[in-house]
Amino acid sequence: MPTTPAAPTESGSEPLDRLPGRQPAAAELAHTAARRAGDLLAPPAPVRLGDVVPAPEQVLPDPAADFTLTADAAIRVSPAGRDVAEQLAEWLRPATRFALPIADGPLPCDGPLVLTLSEAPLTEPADRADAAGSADAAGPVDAAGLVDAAGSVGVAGSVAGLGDEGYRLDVTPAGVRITAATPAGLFHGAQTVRQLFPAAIDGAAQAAERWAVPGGSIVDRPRFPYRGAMLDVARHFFPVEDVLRVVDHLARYKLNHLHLHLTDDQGWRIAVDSWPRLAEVGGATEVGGGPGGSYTQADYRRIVAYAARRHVTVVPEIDLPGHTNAALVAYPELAPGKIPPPPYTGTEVGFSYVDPADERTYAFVTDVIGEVAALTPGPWLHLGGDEAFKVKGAAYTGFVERAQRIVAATGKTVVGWHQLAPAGHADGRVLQWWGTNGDDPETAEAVRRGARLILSPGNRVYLDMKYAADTPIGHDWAGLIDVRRAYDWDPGTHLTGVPAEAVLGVEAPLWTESVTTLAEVEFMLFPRLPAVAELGWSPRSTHDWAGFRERLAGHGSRWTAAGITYHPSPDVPWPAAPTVPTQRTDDTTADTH
Ligand code: TNX
Repeated sequence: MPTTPAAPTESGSEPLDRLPGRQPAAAELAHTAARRAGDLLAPPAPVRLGDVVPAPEQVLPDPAADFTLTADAAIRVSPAGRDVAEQLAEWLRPATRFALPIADGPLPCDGPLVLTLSEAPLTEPADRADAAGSADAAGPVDAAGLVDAAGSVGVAGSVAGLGDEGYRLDVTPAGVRITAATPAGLFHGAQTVRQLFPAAIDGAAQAAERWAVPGGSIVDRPRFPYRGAMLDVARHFFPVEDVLRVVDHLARYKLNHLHLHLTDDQGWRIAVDSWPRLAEVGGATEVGGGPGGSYTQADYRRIVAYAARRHVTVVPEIDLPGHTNAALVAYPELAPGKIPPPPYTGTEVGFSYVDPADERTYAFVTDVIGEVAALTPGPWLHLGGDEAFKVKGAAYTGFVERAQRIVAATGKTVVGWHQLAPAGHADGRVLQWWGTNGDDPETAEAVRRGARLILSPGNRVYLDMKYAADTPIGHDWAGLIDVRRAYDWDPGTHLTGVPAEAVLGVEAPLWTESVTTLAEVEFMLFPRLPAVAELGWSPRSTHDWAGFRERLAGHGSRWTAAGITYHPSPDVPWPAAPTVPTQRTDDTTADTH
């Protein structure tokens, strides 16, 4: 594992020294002294506190305070953080082979407790927190602990400032503590902790390592609330297991939305009970003539639940009124002139559409949107709207306005590609901008009428674009996109006439006309996905290509350990020649909650 220069992450908007510091309690100090005797001679942790991707808002390293995880460690957690603790343990157990029991009360063993997650600030003075029964579900239950002696986190308000997704991390020789106001914040903090262990932590096999974590504190929260990636499962179908693995990849880098492009000319991928031929017939094709496939509603629920556990919201897209050939093959009654089209397995766009003049089309839209909305706990429903070249002018805006009302009636908020802009505003609607020229008056005007934007500039974050001319798969219509190009732009100022406040976030779409396997998906995602994740998460003050490429370089060995295929981009100073590893799925079991 290479060491890399610390990222320039110490210049956040609120200096750390204004945040409450840790005051170790006597018991902690005693315990620490014993551990330190051994640690003093140990080399520093191989990962630096500032090596995290995406860059944290504030980093305050303390090289004298490294922590080493040992076999007797336990994780202590307050009840609301239990599931995050389970996941953290799942990440750490394979390579360490440590038991890492999880306790949400007093520790079950004598070993040094080391990872404490609590979802609320400590507000009580030290003596009160030590008293039996002083803890409650809203507070840091673990009053008897080593690292969570009262006062270690600080005063009320330090957690409130972290918002819905932020966290504070404190690493001392005695332990690691994550504090957040929400389980999502704890989860992001746990992902940071995972990155601070040596890269071998990501392997499935036991590794003989000193499991050292760099000392110091991080205070972190996202710049934008929406940070996403899109997987096109329509051009080529990807089985549930592949999608779950993509969710794991998003979650690693604190991306919190997975947009699934579920329908297109080449395939319809979600079962709709009221229109069963959509999946049965429309799902049986894909680009190149392969067998396609589709998700049952149970499959889709499984994806949604798996993502939710990782604090990722699924955004389903039903692309309308164009990109609908597969639906028309299944139900020719929706086609203009009711003429059944042949199945389509090529890669052209813009030729198909549901008939906007026929009432049956709106029954179809209502049924499909209704079922998909009912299956989807998240707030968003993506209507597509792109490249409907044959539905022009008032026919197009009329269709979109009606479809927007159908979405609103389900209680969901409309998302659509920016081609929706000329249609009337719908409450809360979000446009996903995929242009290549940031001067787009029509989209800027839609923003003035109330739309918010997800930025997916084609020439920056389209992950189906080739890295270089010799990239074996991918397109180049929006240019070649290597890591630097994906990283070096600012979502807050990208579109002329659109203020940063109107930007909900960023999303990196992966269209799959030429992408056929999970390894190819990963090859296109890595290493660009972490670049986009940093644009979405990190404050602009941390933006620095030179520092980013160094930090990113350390992740290559993590991906290798995890069996993730990636492009060995010449933009990144990788420490050693990457290998093409075999695949490993983090978790192949369905989550039922
Ligand atoms: C444009 S971007 C499309 C997709 C293609 C993609 C290929 C957008 C909303 N539509 O249908 O797959 O280009 O890069």
